[in-house]
Amino acid sequence: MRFTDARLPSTHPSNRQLRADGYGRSTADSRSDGSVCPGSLIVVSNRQPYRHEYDSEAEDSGGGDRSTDTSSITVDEPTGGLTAGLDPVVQASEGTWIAWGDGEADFDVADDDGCIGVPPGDESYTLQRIDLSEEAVDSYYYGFSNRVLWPLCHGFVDLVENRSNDFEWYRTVNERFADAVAEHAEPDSVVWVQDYHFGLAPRMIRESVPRSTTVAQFWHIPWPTPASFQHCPGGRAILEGLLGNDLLGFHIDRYVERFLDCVERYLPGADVDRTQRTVAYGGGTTRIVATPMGVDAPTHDENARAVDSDQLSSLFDRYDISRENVIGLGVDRLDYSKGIPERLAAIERLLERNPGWHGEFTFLQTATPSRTDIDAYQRHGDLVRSEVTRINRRFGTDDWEPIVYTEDYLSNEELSGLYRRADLMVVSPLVDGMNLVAQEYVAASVDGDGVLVLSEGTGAHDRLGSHALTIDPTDVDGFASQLEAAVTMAPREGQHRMNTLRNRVFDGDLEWWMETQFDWIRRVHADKRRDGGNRGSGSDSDPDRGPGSDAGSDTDAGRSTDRAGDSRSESRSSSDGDTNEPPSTV
Ligand code: ADQ
Repeated sequence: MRFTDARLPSTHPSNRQLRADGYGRSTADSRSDGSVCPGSLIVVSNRQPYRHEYDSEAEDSGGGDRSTDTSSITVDEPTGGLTAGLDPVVQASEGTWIAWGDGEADFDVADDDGCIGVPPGDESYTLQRIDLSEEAVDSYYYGFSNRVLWPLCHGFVDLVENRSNDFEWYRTVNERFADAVAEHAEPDSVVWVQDYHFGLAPRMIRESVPRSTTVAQFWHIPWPTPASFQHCPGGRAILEGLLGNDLLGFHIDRYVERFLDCVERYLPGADVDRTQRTVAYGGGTTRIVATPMGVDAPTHDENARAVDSDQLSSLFDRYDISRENVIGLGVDRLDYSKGIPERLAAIERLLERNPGWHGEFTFLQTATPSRTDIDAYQRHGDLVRSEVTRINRRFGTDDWEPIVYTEDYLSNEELSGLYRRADLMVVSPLVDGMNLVAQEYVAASVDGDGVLVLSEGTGAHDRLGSHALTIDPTDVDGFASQLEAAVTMAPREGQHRMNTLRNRVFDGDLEWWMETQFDWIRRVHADKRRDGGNRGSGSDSDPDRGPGSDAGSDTDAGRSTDRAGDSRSESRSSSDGDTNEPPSTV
């Protein structure tokens, strides 16, 4: 872990040698054969892949009309995650991407319909931007999406804020996206909707596109228990909306089962087949699948190998961290679901119990502010910052702070350097749909000796839990004990654990996830075409569960997580009763 030379011996997952060492297929290459999507692909997401902004330097240096001076406009391109992974797929299918145009200059470079060819300079698909008013953004995005669905799906029922008009705006914005899809959809198109911002759109899309068009969606956050879901305003409409899909994906089996539970309980007339994991409703059938999302592991591996010690030293200088110390790392959005206060409490307990670590251990927490317009996020940020200050006052000395806290957004290179150098990575969400940070850390641990401390409340735990150090973030003593185990772990054990983790992360990487999603889409698409465009009964072949599901089901840790996750989310909700009452409707 203490590397001084980027060419230290490597740890590669043996069965993915070519890809793990970064010299195999790139994400773009692997998709450029165009075989991935069976028809013309239409992606729908809240965030867009390319954003146009006015160049602030050009702006400062002169007046003039910005809307006509396109030379002062810059474009942000995707640098990682799902957007970067999907971009080449849409390019290969010469498809369409429909997203909220949130860049200042977005509509000055697009045509009257908000359409622009991308990528810039190599236009191969159409990005259609939806222009949303401030009120629409406040209600649809900061309102129903992030004041209702986000807390509800994570089991924080007491944080749900059901403001008047938010649901209606959510419906209106979903309609606008669905209308845009209808403009582009053709009989062989595949529409792939991303995430919880579009709980109503699939049924609207279904009703306005040709019968043979396939509609699919991936829900990136957890699905709640029925006890939590009953508090969802417009809950029935959301279920009906999602069942407009031919295919609906979640990260893990637990969310699939909960979704089916909610349908059975709150949608009379829906016919749930637990074995096939299908729901027949409203004249169509939806297949529900679990495909845990992975990260672009080869690129994280490659970036980590490219980090040199000078780069890392300047990062340590910036944050005033001693190079000699044992380093713990946390990388999160500043979100109440991520368990940052619980992590700080465990670090405090570790320091109480182990005076010998004072001056020797530094925890670097990077927390990127997000959704700061929402009070719950502001309160959470204040709590995290005050806890850091308190703990540092309690234990810090003139030349050592136990917790180095920053809200800086870090570049991919900086993150890779930190991941590679960190002796332990702490991922402690109370609940998290999947969690990509844990997987990025493993992919970047090219020296094979870091230790992953992982919450049982993450979807990623189903895949990685057996070889990470498992924690319940609410159990301060148990959490602190696992931190102690991490900092004192014998190198041999650490290497063994990390080797297995790396195999799992590389086997179930972003490319695998994308291929599995498109395998399902192809299957559903073929069924529909065979049935003459009807939303048939679903294929009777068994789903390919893939590496994630296998890893989860073969460990006791995976099984106990399900129970713990369920009980925790129940107990957090102040008014959750497990009743048969249908969700309230708006
Ligand atoms: P998120 O809640 O955003 O994602 P996560 O999966 O951990 O959570 O992804 C966060 C991403 O932001 C990572 O790629 C990470 O590298 C990056 N990031 C965080 N802090 C950063 C910083 N300071 N600087 C630079 N980058 C930073 C939602 C769901 C998850 C699910 C994903 C994908 O909540 O459960 O895993 O979508 O489906």
